[in-house]
Amino acid sequence: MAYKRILTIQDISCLGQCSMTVALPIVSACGHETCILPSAVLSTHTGGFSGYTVNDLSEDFPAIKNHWLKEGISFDAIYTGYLGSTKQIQYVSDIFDELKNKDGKIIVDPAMADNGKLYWGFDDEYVKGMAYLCSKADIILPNITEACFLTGTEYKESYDESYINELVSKLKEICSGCVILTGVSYNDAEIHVVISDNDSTTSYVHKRISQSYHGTGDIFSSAFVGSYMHDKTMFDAVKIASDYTVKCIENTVDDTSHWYGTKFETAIKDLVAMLSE
Ligand code: PXL
Repeated sequence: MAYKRILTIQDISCLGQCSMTVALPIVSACGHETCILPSAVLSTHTGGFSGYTVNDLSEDFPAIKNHWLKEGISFDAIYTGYLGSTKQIQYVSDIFDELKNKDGKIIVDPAMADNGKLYWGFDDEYVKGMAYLCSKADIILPNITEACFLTGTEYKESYDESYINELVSKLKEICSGCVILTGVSYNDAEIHVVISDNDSTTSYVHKRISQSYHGTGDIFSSAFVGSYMHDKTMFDAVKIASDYTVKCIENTVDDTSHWYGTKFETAIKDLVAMLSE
């Protein structure tokens, strides 16, 4: 495998096992040089804590980009997650245009919503901005809630295959690359990850664990990016990312005091083993 240079742009939640504190170790463990651009610094993530601090770092972006351009830096992949503000969208778009190398990949996890709701601080303008970034991506990784916001579709707790197929086709009108829709569930036992690339749509099905944990979307996306850039096929990268995420959740469920995140560190060895299979 060639050694790849990957840039990830997402927030640093100092405590909470999500976004950058998950992406940097996981993508690095997959064997890549992992460069970071923090979109914001928060004392914790915004799910379940109150009184967290937030420092948006948008204004640092142009100078950092210009410095990297001056140094002749470019990236084999640019992977974005939770961003700090609507203003940052244009800066991130400029980074896509100017810092991705010729065959580089743009991978957007539109991390902005879950369980039918936008995360704290995001609004319709942000959703529009995220749809714009998705339109520039080679691969997008929304969950169902994010897919609904991106496409203006009514969110439903329970649904059938035709609802999901329509959601995926609407996402493909936004992103001409590969759409990977996570967290699709038609029963209590299974989760489907739907992969829709050009004209073919397929799913990877894995077991569903009833507890839901913060940061699992970020764990999945980071492991997907690390595996895909490790020359795995799209399907195999989804399989590895799903199996790893399930293992991380299994390693967390017994500890009820650990409500705010997922013990992803305990399964990094399993992720690395899956990469060499
Ligand atoms: O895991 C997504 C995420 C990332 N970053 C911050 C968040 C969340 C979800 O709530 O609050 C700051």
